[in-house]
Amino acid sequence: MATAESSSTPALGEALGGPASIALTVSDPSHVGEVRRRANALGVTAGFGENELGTLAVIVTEAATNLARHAAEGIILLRLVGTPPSAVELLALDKGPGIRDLAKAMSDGYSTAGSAGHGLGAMRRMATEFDVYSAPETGTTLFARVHASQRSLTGEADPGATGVVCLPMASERACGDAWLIDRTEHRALVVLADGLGHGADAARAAETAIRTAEQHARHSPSRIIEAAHGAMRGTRGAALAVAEIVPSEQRLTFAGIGNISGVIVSHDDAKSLASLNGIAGHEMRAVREFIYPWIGKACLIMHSDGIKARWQLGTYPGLMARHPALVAGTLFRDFTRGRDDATVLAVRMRDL
Ligand SMILES: [Mn+2]
Repeated sequence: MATAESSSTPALGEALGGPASIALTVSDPSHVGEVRRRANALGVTAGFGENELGTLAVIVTEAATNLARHAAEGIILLRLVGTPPSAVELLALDKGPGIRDLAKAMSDGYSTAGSAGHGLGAMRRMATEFDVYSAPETGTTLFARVHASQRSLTGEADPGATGVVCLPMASERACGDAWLIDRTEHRALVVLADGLGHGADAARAAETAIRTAEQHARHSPSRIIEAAHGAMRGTRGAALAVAEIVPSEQRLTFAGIGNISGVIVSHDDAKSLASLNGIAGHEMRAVREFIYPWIGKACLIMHSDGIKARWQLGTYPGLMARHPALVAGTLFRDFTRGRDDATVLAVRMRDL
């Protein structure tokens, strides 16, 4: 995209430091109404008009109905996208039998369960962004976003963009993980903080880290961590990692303190990013930056320790080619520990 366009279009700067996702378990058709109500409330917050609210209702109803009917049980994740919010995102996750013939299921009007007749094809047509990944025996991950037509997009229209799942552990309201993704097409800054323990005090520490990162977003990863370390004194402290991707220099710079996993996944290779021991806000020696090669089609995955680190994308043929939201959703579905806040970020850049 031309520079002139970028300077005049706020859409290119995508600063995301969103609230946590909402998770709703769907195991029965009677749960669908609650999913629709929660989605509608998010749509109102995102500035949706009647048309978009209607579109969103059809999509979430279909997705939730599919979970109840085909998968026996699944999870719907909802979140607001953009700052200020300009879209609502849906992830439908299940470990059901998978969709045997995805191409057929995508054809418009096709519906196996005699739902309202809005099959995957209709969802894809109605959503602003849509993607689905399904594997036999593993289950299905479905992603859809509806954008508000009256608000400028926040750069998320780029189909190669961003996947986020961020959820507090089941018994907590406050999420002790917090994140920031600040991107243009020339650079992405990806920050993940995991406050020690969980609950409100963990959330305070993590949010302090993210607020500081926002204020220092133009700086290098190590300077951001140093600034956050200073700002977090007096809090519980956090594991903290910062990645900066500069596609034109084929470079990813990473700095991390404590237990945040970072992995660059490319075609058939996964490279783990090095964090140092310590707790940002408490005990930290000098921060070190590590530089890694970044190729155009790579995907950066960062996650907190609420996600088990032993995942391998080789288990999911073809997943890496799908929208990063499906990568984040699938890892969350299969590797969440359940005893901690859990966050997965997946970021891809436009291939230059
Ligand atoms: Mn944790």
